[in-house]
Amino acid sequence: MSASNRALIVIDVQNDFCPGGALAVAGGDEVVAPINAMMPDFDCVVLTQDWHPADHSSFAVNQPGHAPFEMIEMPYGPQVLWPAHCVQGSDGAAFHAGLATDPAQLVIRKGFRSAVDSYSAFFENDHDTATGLQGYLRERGAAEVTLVGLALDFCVAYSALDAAKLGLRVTVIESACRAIDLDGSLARARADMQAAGVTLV
Ligand code: VGL
Ligand code: ZN
Repeated sequence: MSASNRALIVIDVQNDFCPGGALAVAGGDEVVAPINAMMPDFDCVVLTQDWHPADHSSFAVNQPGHAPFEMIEMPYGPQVLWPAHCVQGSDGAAFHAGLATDPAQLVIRKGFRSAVDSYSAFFENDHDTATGLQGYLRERGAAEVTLVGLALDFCVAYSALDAAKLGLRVTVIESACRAIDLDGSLARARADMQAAGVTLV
């Protein structure tokens, strides 16, 4: 058995985060070509997919009296309310049609529990419920991860911070990411990642 020391983790390159999608990130589709081009350089390629039930608690439509992009208090802490997005089985939840999915060895879905959101590919927003990715990477022998995708200031940043906390060596390639930038979230995410020892390139 040979170790796969370097893993590429492609975060949420899904139609709803691309122009025309329900939670479109400016230039979201521009990450597709650079991500496809870097896949052959890695021993292990993982794709993540935001995968919400229609009654998900992070959707503003499911929180009477609240609007998208408001912040509310959930039992596990503060939570941004989003437009409904990446509903399981919808076109919006599908990967961007240009994304090379054949090289992926694992697709990990997250956010599938109605009561808790999951920005990170490792832990849900309660910072406790595991997605299983840590165990997968450990068994694959991957101690070094490179993160790319959408959105830089939410799912990519949360994944990078968790990966660093788990003791992995973490690089985020910013040119293969795009951000939502809600109320300074991008500057905060960059500062948090730098403080955690994440390499930003
Ligand atoms: C994301 C907000 C809600 C992301 C997912 O992929 O960054 N952001 N769900
Ligand atoms: Zn989501």
